[in-house]
Amino acid sequence: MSDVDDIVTSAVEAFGRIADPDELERVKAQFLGKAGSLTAMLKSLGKLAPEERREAGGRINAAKDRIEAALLQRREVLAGAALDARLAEEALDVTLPGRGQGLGGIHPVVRTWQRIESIFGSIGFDIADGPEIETDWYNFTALNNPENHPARSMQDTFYVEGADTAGLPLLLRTHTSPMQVRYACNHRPPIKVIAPGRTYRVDSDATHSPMFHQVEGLWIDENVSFADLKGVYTDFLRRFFETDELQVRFRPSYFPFTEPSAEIDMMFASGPQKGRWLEISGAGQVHPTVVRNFGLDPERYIGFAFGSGLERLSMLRYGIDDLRLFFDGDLSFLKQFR
Ligand code: 2NL
Repeated sequence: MSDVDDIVTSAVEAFGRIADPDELERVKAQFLGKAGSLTAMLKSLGKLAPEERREAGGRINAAKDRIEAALLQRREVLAGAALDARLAEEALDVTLPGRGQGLGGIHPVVRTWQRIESIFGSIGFDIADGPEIETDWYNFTALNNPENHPARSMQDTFYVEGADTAGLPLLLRTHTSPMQVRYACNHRPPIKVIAPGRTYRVDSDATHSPMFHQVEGLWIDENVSFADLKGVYTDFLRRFFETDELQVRFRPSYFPFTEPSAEIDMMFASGPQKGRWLEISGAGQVHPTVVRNFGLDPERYIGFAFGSGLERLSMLRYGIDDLRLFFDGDLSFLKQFR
């Protein structure tokens, strides 16, 4: 029965040539499967005489054991190779530096915005929010801007295609006042609110950006005076700049939405910026027409409004000399405010 040994030899040889585990199982069936060559021999045992059958059966079973041992060994070799390949592929270089965690920061203008909300919040001012695309009525008409005022021209204001439901032009708000108009139309006095946000004007040079930030304040009640304006605004400036050594003065001015109107100047009494009057805000007593547009009786309700630039406040607070630094996105500048 040397053909039994031949089968073992060809099985061992065949297994040794195979590198793919699935193929190994398929080839195994050629020897040990139901239609395999060794199985065929076992089936033919029945034709032999009893004593021959025992002897041949023993040889065939021994051959089966050897083939199974060879199969097992080949399986282990292939599994080991597969593991090695996977380990090599998934190798991790533990000596590489870590990826780290990028640390973001608050933009200096937004820091100013947050400080202002916290200071005015602490003395009872609500914070208004509203759309950046406004109607002509909220941005201009409600604020007593005459029909032919130059601020309404294409040269000064970004108009947006389309119109509101009443057919009025849409535009990028030129100040944050419209948020206060919306707020005042929806609340009963006392109205005590600030409106910080982005604003847009057709203006671009070293000291003007087409997009800039403003904060406006509005306080309307039965008895709010210019003295309250001066007290509130001076208190705000002293807290914002963290010094009591700061003076405030009003200069007469003109705005369509206030009467009388004033420019607010401030002067540091100490520190590197001391001794020069600096323009810091516009302000005034809210014009009776504007109070009426809020839906209130101007004979009964009176108060003040102011409007200040957040870039200007930030430049003074941090000693920044060029407005454009805020919008360049230069990380070496921005990282100083982390
Ligand atoms: C400026 C001028 C100012 C206001 C803004 C205002 C808002 C309402 C009613 C009345 Cl809802 N007035 N805002 C008043 C005076 C001046 O800002 O040039 N700011 C930089």
